[in-house]
Amino acid sequence: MRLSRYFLPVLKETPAEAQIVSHRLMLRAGMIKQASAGIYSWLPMGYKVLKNIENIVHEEQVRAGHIPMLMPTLQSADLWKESGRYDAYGPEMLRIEDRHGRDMLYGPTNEELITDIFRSHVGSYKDLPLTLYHIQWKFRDEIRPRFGVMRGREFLMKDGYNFDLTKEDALHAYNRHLVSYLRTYERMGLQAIPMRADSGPIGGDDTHEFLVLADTGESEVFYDAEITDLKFGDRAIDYDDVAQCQAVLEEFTSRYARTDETHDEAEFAKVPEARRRTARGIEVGQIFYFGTKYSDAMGAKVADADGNRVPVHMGSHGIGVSRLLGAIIEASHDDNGIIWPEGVTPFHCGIVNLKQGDDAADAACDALYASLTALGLDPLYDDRNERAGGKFATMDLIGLPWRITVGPRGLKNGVVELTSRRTGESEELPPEQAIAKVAAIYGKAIA
Ligand code: P5A
Repeated sequence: MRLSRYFLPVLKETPAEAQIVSHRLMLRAGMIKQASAGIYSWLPMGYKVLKNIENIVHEEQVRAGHIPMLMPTLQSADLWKESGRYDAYGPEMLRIEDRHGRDMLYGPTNEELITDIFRSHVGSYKDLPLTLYHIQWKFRDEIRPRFGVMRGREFLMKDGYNFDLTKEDALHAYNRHLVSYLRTYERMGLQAIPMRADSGPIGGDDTHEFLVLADTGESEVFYDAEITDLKFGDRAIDYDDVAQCQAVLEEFTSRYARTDETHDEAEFAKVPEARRRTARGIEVGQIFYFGTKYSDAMGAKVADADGNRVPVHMGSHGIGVSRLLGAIIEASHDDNGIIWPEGVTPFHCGIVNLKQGDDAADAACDALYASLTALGLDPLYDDRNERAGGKFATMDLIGLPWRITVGPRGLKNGVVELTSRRTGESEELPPEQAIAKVAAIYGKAIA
C-alpha cells in the first residue's frame, strides 16, 4: 500500500478522553473512531489488525478440530426464557422489540442459540464429540464502557461450544481449548496466563481466565512468579490425545494463579514469598465447563450406546478478539508509539523515501515495493512529500516492526537502511539483502 493512497487519519494531539496508552495510541494511529459510547468504527488499519487476529484464532481453532460457523447477532428472547437467563442477565442485555412486538436481544453470548441448533439436528452419541465456534459481534450494555476496545459495549468475540457424551469427554474438550488458547496468544506475541476464576453468568464450576499482565488491567491477580517462565512454543500437539492435553493443562495450571474472585490468602501463603506476585491483568479469554446446565434446561439430549436419552455435557470458550488489540498494545509499545508483534502487524514493513521526487530514491523504493509484494509481503510505502522527521514519527506511531529507509546518499553507496522498531537498531544493506532479511523474518522463500 502506498501511504498517499491509503486512509490513515493519524492524530497529532493526544485525545483527552483516552485514559490508557492503548486507547490513546489506537486513536492517534487512526485505527478506530468512537461511534457512540463503547461502540467503534474500525478504520482501515485497525480493521487490518482485527482481521489478522481473527485469522490466527481461526487457524488455531481449526487445528484443534473445532468447526467454524456463523450465528446472528440478534436473537429471539424465547430461547433465553427457556434457559432462565432472560431475567438473570439483567441490564447488561440490550433488549429490543421488533415491529410485531416480539422480544429480541442483541446477543451477549450464544449458549442458548447453539444449544437450540444442537437439539434440532443431533440425536445420537455417534455424532459426538462436537465443537462448533464462530467469531461474531456481541453486545453487553456495560455500565462503564471504557479504555476503548478494551471494555466496549459492542465487541468481537470468538465463542466456541463443545458437546460431549460424558463429563470426561467434556473435560478433554476443556483441556484441548486451554492448550489451543496458549498457542493462539503466543502467536500474537502475548503471554496470557491461565488463572482460576469465577464463572459469573455463564455458570459452572470449572473455569479459567487467560490474563495478560499489564498495569492498566482491570483484574487484580495473584500468582507464583515461576509461571511467567512457561512457554508453549512450537511444540507438536495431538489434540485428540487426552493424556497429552491433560499434561499441558497440568503444566500450565498447577502453580498458584488466580483472579481476585477466587484468590485464597491461605493457599497463596504456601508459595515461597520471593515468588509471590500481586499484579494487574487484562482478561483476553475464558473457558468454561458447565456440564448439563443448558442441555437440561433446553432438552438437548442424545441417545447413548444403550439407547437411553441423556443430556449432553457442554462447555463454552471465549476469546476477546477486539479486546486483544488493546491488550497487545498495552504489552508492546514505547513513548513513540505501537510496536506490533510480527504475527499481527498490519503491514510487514514500512518503506520510507527520504527524498520523494529524487529519481534514484523513487526508483529504488518502487523496486523494493515490487519485490516485497511479489514475495507475498504487504509493505507500507510512505511516498508522501513530507519531511523525513514526519515520516519517521508516523512509522514509529503506527508501529510496523521493520522499516527500510531509502535516500539518495545511501543509494550512492548501494545501500538502504533496515531498522527494527523494537530495538531501534539499524543496519545498512544492499536492497536485495534487506528484502531477503525481511522475507526470512516472515518465513517467505526467495525463488
Ligand atoms: C465463553 C464464550 C463468555 O461469554 N460464552 C461464550 C462465554 N465468556 S466471557 O468471559 O464473558 O467473554 C469472553 C471474552 O470476551 C471478552 N469480553 C470483552 N471484550 C471487550 N469488551 C467487553 N465488554 C467484553 N466482555 C467480555 C473478554 O476477553 C472475555 O474473556
